[in-house]
Amino acid sequence: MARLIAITDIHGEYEKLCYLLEEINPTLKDTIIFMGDYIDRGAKSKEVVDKVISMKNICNCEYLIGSHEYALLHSDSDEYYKWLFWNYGGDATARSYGSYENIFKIHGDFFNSLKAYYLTDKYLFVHAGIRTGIPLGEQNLVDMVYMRSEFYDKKHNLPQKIIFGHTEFESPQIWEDKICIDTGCGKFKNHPLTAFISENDKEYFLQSPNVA
Ligand SMILES: [Mn+2]
Repeated sequence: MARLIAITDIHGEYEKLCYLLEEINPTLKDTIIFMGDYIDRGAKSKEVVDKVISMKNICNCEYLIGSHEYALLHSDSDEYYKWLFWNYGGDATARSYGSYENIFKIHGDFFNSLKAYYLTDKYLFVHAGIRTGIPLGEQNLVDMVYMRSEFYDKKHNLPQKIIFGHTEFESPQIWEDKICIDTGCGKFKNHPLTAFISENDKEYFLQSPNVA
């Protein structure tokens, strides 16, 4: 049975990611969609990126861009994103890699390869959301990684259910047409990392144990 598995907003919390992946125990037929925000805040951003890359040897993997990777990729060329990066946990990422420059030396190719979204017959996976009424191919990447209530407070008009993160809630949030699985990992010490799993016609969640 092939499973579609979504994980988002890991934020350097390597142990929580490892616990969750062990619980999921992915196999060759499974696909994991990593929906961005691998880095910042938690202590082990580099280890998190190494781990998600290594999962390619175990199952199918899709890698999406999050708001923190967007800020990182623009931190060199744009004052606003430089400010965002350094004020929202980028110092922890630079420490994890040894220096700011090392982030690009070690994982620059990975960060530059991240996709905006992943689409299947049933689901659209995206970091933060989409702007209703605009075709998928014409969406603005900044919207897709930064949108909040403007997206999730409205119904969208896609046939797919949208699985997203970016805005943290106490528990997974389920709407008729969308599900948010950011449960605050990395932002709050005792909050879990959550995975959304779609298997046959079942949808369910798995969470990392409550490790600090
Ligand atoms: Mn995030």
